[in-house]
Amino acid sequence: MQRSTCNTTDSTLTVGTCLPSTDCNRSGGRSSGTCARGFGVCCIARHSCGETTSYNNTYFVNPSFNSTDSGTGACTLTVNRVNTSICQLRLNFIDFQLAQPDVDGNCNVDFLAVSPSSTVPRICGSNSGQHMYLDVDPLGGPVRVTVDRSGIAMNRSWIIQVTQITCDSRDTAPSGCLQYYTTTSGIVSSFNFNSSPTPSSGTGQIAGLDYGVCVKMADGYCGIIWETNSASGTNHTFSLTNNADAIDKDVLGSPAAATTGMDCNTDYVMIPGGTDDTGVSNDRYCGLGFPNSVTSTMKPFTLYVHQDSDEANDAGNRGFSLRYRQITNC
Ligand SMILES: [Ca+2]
Ligand SMILES: [Ca+2]
Repeated sequence: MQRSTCNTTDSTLTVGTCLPSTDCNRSGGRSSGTCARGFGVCCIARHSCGETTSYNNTYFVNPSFNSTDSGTGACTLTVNRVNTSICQLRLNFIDFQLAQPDVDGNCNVDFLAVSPSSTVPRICGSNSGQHMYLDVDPLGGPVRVTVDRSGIAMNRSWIIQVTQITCDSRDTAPSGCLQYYTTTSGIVSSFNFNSSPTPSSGTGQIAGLDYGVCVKMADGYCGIIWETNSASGTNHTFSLTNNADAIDKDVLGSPAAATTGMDCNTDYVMIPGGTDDTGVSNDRYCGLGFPNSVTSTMKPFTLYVHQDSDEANDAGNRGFSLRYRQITNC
């Protein structure tokens, strides 16, 4: 029986591997529905601290999965490649609730770390719905995914789906892209965007980030438009620098509060070849607002995110939530 992926009957851990029932049991998996015309079971690989997996679509969960944990310490999943032609892993954060960063955005209480990887940044806070890609050496050793939790008492939970992508797959992200979107429109938010920083907690932004968000150019499309995500229900949809607690709430998030160009030198997003709706061209965007729209025809479609190491002159920043759509008239 070929080890193909299958759809489980579970509403959260939805992808499994089709295996003979005895193999599923032997691997520590959980059978969830049948496959191969009833000859196999759809086997969910669900693992937690200190465990090792050799299955695609393994779900790395907190120890008290389906409930929260208040325990501390490092929790590591070791991932072996399913074969010698795996070039990327995708980490899908179905659930991700860890401690918030400190007032400067540093993840020094809790953090997620991946080794060996030079591209995956330390993140923490609330990141459900986010994802990351990392390039791996097809012939390299195991990859370790670690959630490290320090002393503070809080309820933590995580469900991280680890997908293995073969080198010749159509799903491979361009090398070096931390995030990759393949639809013609969508929403891209910064890590921990959903936090609600208070003046005392400081920031929702995570410090020390430098990554690219790539968007796959669809057939027949030639450009991409970035706009603030007005459906997010907050006017904090773009707060990267300066004091968000001090600005008039009617101005916050609007083009009038945007900062552009070389005035953006601490935290900013970069849209190569960007031109706003008033015809002004800039690569860098920061401040407490974003233009009505920024269009670029430069390929590949990429948004870069830069966060420096602190929030020295900033307060109440949440990061960004931007909506993109590809266009055919360039
Ligand atoms: Ca900031
Ligand atoms: Ca900063």
